[in-house]
Amino acid sequence: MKTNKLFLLAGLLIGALNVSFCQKKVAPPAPVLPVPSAAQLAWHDMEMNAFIHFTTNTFTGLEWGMGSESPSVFNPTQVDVNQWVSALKATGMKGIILTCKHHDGFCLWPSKYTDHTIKNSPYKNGNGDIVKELSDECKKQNVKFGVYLSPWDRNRADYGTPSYIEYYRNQLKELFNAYGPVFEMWFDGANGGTGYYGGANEKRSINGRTYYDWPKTLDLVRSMEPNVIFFSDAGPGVRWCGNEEGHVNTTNWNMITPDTLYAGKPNISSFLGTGSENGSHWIPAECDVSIRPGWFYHEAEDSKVRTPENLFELYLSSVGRGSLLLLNVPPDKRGMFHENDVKSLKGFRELLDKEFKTNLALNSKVTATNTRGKSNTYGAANLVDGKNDTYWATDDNVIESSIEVDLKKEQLVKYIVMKEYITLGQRVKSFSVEIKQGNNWVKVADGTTIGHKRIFKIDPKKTSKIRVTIKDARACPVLSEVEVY
Ligand code: FUL
Ligand code: CA
Repeated sequence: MKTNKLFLLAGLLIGALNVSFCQKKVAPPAPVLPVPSAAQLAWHDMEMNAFIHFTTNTFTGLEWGMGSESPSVFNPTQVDVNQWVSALKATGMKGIILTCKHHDGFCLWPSKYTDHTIKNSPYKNGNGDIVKELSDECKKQNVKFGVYLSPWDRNRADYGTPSYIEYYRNQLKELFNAYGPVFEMWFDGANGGTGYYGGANEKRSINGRTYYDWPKTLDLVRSMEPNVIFFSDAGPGVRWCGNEEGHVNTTNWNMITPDTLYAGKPNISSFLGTGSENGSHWIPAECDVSIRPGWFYHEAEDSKVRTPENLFELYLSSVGRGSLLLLNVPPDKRGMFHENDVKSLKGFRELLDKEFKTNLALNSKVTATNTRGKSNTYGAANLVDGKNDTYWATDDNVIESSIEVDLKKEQLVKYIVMKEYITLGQRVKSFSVEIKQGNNWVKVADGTTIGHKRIFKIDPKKTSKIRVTIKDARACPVLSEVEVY
């Protein structure tokens, strides 16, 4: 009897040792290509950035200056970059992109390659440099700084000839050498043709595909800022979402095949808003939108500033669909954000904080129909640990799968948030979300893509259990978090 017990004990011990020491390490899912670069991943995590449009237009009332404006019209008397950055940072913006030069050609820094700059304006008696002021303030407040330098220039006499390209590149050198680090560079595709052009006052057509010789320009910028993210209609860092209203399609793939894209391609807008499941490159969509009807400040639009509720809707239709919200807030003639804009930003932040106050799923109990190699490394508990770098994954041959979140008691649920671990590629093609009502599962959402983050706003309902079912994916699903609010 005694010996038997001993044997049993020894057997149990050996068994336990076997489990802890000999369990085969389960390999992580292989990436599904293409995958984001480290800089793109950092861009995704920013979620909300700001745009600042400021030039002679602020004083002339135009949206697209002709290029004939005298620098003397640029006369802000109370420029307060501390107010800009403080207001944007408090809203949650992680980066700020400034129109250093818009289509009218006026430069907010004293470029040595043209007289059409701030040095010939009354601002600080010609000694001002708003690019420097803002980039310094961004550094001080730990907000990333980005640059918009319009390729189209309605002031330059040589626009349309090769010498303008040299001018444009010289200005990039000035900006990247003196004001960096620069996290994002915005290449605006707009070109209306007509302009002042040094007095020619005519329409000029350029071949958008060849004139700028972008590959060479991008190489130049990369030589100064290797990790910069390039925005343009089709990337190569991030793409335009196809509209200026702050939304991307509900199906939003982070991939496109840029070789098949060109400005003016039919339906390019809807295409950019959806991306493509089999796209060759990781080029996610960015949603640029203004807090006002125009990109520049106009007094007549003071009553038309977007409300906090509207900004919150934009957040749901951009960040909540796996994209990034680039919200423009233009300084007024004083050089300050108008009170109405500041108020809306504050209200927007309050709404975000109120609606996403407590993640009811955090550290709750979660079960999954399949767990990769039955290993805790890929267990469902990773979905509710509040960490974006831990994830639940299934076995390679298992795509259809579901997870169930147990909130333990009935709670009022308004939002369900899901995140894919996109470091290994974007996978999910089709899924649904159900909540338990009595003994029944009731479907509250049907979706296609998830990506960096997907937020579903549902009719508020009381429930204690939530089930997410993955119906189809490009490869085994890999989700980092499920949140419930
Ligand atoms: C557009 C421009 O034409 C607008 O003026 C603005 O700068 C917007 C962000 O991009 O294409
Ligand atoms: Ca996690």
